[in-house]
Amino acid sequence: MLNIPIKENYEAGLGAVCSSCHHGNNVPDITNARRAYPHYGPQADVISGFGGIRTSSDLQFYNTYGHISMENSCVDCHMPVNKSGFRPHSFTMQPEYAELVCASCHQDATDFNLEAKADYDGDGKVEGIQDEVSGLLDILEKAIIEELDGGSFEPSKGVINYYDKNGNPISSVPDKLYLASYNYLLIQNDGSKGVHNPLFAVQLLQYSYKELTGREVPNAYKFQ
Ligand code: HEC
Ligand code: HEC
Ligand code: HEC
Ligand SMILES: [Ca+2]
Ligand SMILES: [Ca+2]
Repeated sequence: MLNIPIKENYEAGLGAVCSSCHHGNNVPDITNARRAYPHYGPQADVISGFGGIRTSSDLQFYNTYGHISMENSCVDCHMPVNKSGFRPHSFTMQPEYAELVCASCHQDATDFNLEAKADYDGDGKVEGIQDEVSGLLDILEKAIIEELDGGSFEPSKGVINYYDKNGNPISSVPDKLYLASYNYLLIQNDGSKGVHNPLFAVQLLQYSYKELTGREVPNAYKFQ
């Protein structure tokens, strides 16, 4: 059952406090009549791997276990014990955390755009994970706009609004378009460009593209 990550189904240690605010509210059903959108801070949905609209609630994606199983989740990365021995209270990831946090597991990490395992966006290059995920976000956004025939979409007051190319509201959009735009906004609003849970972010975006267009992301690495 996919739902809000809560303490019964998601272990986050000290990060549970962060997750009580930083989650997407609820994963709506694909037929959601309001076309509800994922909250501005849906990080726990991504880290737990529970987030995202799917055509079937049985559909599961791989997770990057090393990231989703950290003892204090958010706090271990965003408030690492620094050289003076305390946890700083600025939550923003500072550049020096690459060495302080990432390098404790990934030797030689100097920034957050650590090399991905494969070419997930299909541009012929294996890039940093943040570049691969940004590439997939661009591909999915283009596909959504194409499906809207040159229109646009934008979240406002808890729902996703859709417009045609003349800027007139579209009152009803197909379910697959809702799925794709919700999942796009989930990974976009997450703000880590895939780092929180690389395998989940990549698969959710590739899956959303396929649901929308009927095709795989061209030339991209495909999970079995
Ligand atoms: C009471 C709710 C709440 C809790 C608890 C909370 N946050 Fe936030 N957080 C917010 C809101 C609201 C924002 C601002 C969002 C915005 O402006 O888009 C935010 C912003 C952020 C940002 C964005 C950068 C910034 O500083 O603006 C980071 C990173 C962050 N929080 C991490 C954390 C971490 C890590 C924890 C746990 C230690 C945490 N938050 C706990 C509500 C909360
Ligand atoms: C594996 C380490 C890691 C964990 C665990 C983690 N984060 Fe992050 N987070 C990052 C990185 C790296 C970024 C991207 C920072 C960058 O690109 O500058 C990020 C980005 C963010 C942002 C966007 C920051 C902004 O300025 O917009 C927020 C908000 C955030 N994380 C909150 C959380 C919350 C809440 C949790 C727990 C549910 C969490 N993070 C768990 C590493 C982590
Ligand atoms: C507690 C250990 C730990 C920490 C800290 C950690 N990681 Fe990881 N990370 C892992 C593990 C384990 C994997 C999975 C490795 C594998 O698949 O062989 C992984 C996988 C990855 C991948 C590969 C994604 C892919 O293509 O599958 C990237 C990129 C990554 N981490 C970036 C980061 C960044 C950036 C940070 C710091 C913000 C970070 N990690 C912090 C344990 C960690
Ligand atoms: Ca690539
Ligand atoms: Ca790319």
